[in-house]
Amino acid sequence: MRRIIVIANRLPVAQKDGVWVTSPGGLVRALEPVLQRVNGSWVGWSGDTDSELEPFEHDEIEQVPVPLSSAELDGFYYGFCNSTLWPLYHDAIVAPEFHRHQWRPYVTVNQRYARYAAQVLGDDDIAWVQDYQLQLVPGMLRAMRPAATIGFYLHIPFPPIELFSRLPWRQQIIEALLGADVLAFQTRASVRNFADAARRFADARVSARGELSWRDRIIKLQRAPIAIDTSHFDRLARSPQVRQRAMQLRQELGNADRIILGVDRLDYTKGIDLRLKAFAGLLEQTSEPRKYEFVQVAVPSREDVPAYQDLRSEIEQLVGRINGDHGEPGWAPVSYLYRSLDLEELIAYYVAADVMLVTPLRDGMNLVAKEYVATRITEPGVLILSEFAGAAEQLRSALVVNPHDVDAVTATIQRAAVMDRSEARARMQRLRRTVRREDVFEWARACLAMLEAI
Ligand code: ADQ
Repeated sequence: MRRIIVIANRLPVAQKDGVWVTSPGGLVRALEPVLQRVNGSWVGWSGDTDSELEPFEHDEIEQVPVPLSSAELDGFYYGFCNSTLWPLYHDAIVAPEFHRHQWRPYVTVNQRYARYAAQVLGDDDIAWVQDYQLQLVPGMLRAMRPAATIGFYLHIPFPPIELFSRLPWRQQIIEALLGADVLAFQTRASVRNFADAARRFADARVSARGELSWRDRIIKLQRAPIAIDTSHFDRLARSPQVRQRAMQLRQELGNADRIILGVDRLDYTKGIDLRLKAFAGLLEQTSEPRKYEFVQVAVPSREDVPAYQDLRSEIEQLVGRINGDHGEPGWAPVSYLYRSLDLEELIAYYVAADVMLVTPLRDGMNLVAKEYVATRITEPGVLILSEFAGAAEQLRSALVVNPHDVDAVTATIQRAAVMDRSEARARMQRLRRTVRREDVFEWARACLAMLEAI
């Protein structure tokens, strides 16, 4: 087995009251056992600015901290990553900003990640670079270690060429990505979009087998949809504490006939505002509004970026308006929680919900949709899923909607609310089969098999 060096924006551990603890999340859960088995390393930022830390071992994995100054965090992370790349790659839902003074720290910081990775990368090892924050690392690492095996995985969509062309540094990014041996994406559309951009901006040739050839090298393209640790979610959803808590939640929510749930990071890509408008449409049309309760759980995210601050006020105003227009003393149709929940509490919400609304305007994959499916053990529940989430390529038995079509979303919520149990059950069984078969371990296996074959 070859050693694997993961290079990601963040380390899989963070300091809590002076001790290192493993961060929750599917990627870490999937990769930890693999890295432990192959004696791997993880290169990433520790979460603390202006501190230099030596490599250390945690959970049998060598952790290699990359230092970042607070000025770099502003220019690189909040600036270029989250005010340029994030909106550009998500269909420019919010206008991307293009600033040369933010591109420069993106280059400097990527160079540093590459340098730290090169220090621990042996001749036979595999470097596996993660996500949009580190798109220059494959090319930089290739220059330092010409014979290395390098993989790259993009967690967010790769945009269509019409959008990507706007980026002043499009050629640098494409050429740097082409430093990898394997480039993997969530969806077929992203693979296609990248191939178009590589042809246009780097003169790469695309072979009939879908491989790229560029400057005497072959670069493989892979579609590898990320997933969750399905059996872990299934197990927790069966636990008596979680089921008890789900029942209690239903009571706390006034025993509404139909509980409708949304769970997202508070991000403008997630379509929370349109979803609220669709629910307001339902309240206007129904003669029995008290049958419905909509719960929106939003995790605070990127609170230092102005677009996220604006979004938060917009959502809060909308919730206030809907509750003001339709509520009654002692009853509010929308329950809004702005916080992160621990995993068992989150699963209790999934178990309690009759209808799950996952309606992003654009999303690389969307793990929430898969998590909901994984926790539906006894009552089937109905998943409403945006056609613009990567997950829609796999979860075809969901009720698939165009989230921009507010009336259609309202009608789909109504349809979900009255769907007969046999249809709901048949749909959920098909969805559950998919999330069981295509779990995060299968994802890691497929990605690494491709790299090991290089
Ligand atoms: P995100 O945009 O963060 O991820 P998503 O895939 O839905 O989107 O993952 C969110 C995670 O946060 C889920 O595991 C969910 O359980 C958790 N979460 C959400 N709300 C929570 C709450 N209130 N409390 C606690 N946890 C909560 C990016 C891309 C996605 C891609 C993933 C993985 O934008 O498209 O699917 O990476 O590649």
